[in-house]
Amino acid sequence: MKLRPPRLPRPPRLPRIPAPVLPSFSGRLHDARTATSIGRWLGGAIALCFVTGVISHYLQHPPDWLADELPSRPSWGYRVTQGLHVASGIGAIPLLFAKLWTVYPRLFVWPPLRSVRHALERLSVAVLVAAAVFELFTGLLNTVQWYPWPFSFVPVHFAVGWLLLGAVVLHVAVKYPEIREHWGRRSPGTLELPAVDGPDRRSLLTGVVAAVGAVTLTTAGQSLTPLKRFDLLAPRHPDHGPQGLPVNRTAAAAGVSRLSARDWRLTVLGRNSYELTLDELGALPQYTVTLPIACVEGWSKSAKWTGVRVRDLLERAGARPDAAVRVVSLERRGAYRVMEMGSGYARDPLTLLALCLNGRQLSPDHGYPARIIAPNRPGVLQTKWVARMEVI
Ligand SMILES: Nc1nc2c(c(=O)[nH]1)N[C@H]1C(S)=C(S)[C@@H](COP(=O)(O)O)O[C@H]1N2
Ligand SMILES: [Mo]
Repeated sequence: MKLRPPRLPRPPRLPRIPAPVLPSFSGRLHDARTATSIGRWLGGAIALCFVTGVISHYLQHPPDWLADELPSRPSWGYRVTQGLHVASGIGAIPLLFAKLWTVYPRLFVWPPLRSVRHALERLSVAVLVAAAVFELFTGLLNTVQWYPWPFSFVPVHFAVGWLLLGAVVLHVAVKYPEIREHWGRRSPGTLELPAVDGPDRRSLLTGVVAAVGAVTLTTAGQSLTPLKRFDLLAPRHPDHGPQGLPVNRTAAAAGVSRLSARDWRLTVLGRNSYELTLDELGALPQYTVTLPIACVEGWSKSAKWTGVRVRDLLERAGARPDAAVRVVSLERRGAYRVMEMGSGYARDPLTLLALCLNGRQLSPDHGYPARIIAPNRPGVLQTKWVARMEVI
């Protein structure tokens, strides 16, 4: 007798997810090897941009405990770090485009989420891409002083910088096995067909290097003056401006009207407060120093400044050698009207209340009658149109 298998109830049918129509990619340039080649340059640029950005932030906004410890030397330090910050950020833009092009087929993986781990990985990549795009584009727009957003640039750019750093570290950790496998020239065990694959990849990488070179060459001259002839795309040219020096905020924009030297007084507040006319200031011992203006937006230029040492002015007010100073501008509004300077800068013999630029009286746009010039400081802190100094 034949035994018939018992009839089992049919398992319930799962609803079928219709297969979506997804693009398919057969190109070999969307692979991990290309992603690694471009990724390491992009990672290097982001790392350099991050470190120089943190330096810039703490030079501009030091916490109280750091303000008196900031080094005023080398005098050209900020010029170099901020030049590198802006150049590495600009160079990272073509690298980011190339990297995103290489990996974008991953957007279409199916099923979109395979596991919790996969979901977390995709989320971390989304954060990475968003933070990288945000940082590079807000930074670029800042170099042209265009702020088409409702938030304040500096704190948000700084905070998202840390988010980007975290996302990059996590990404490198997650991808470490693939990065290691594709880092070297040719890894053993990889089946590569150089005849088919090699020239394409080389062409792509050559194109990327050419793009980075082109944007760097046409912008770096805003700070690296030997390249100024090629400075076609940067918002500033180091030679364009009154007295051979660019200007960010003109006297007119700052609402500082043409002053008569007779009405102006420098007020110094301290234990022995005093006032000086421009003639009296000019009669004090004058010093000439060569120092750059290095704007946070990436342009910089060295110039010869003549004026009175800030430390002499503070000493005369009875300040102790470790005193810091607050400087107030004639400007009535504006983020840079009031500036504080830690004692490291205030007692540096190169720090001047300058009256002359390149041998001539300061022009109104460069801060007439008097402006601050200090070594190794962001341009935003080189206060123009000084009216008052307060020992603190
Ligand atoms: N009072 C005042 N000082 C200021 C500014 C300002 O807006 N107000 N701009 C600063 C910025 S951003 C820079 S880069 C330098 C530029 O100096 P320069 O115009 O003499 O080149 O001045 C700084 N001094
Ligand atoms: Mo600036």
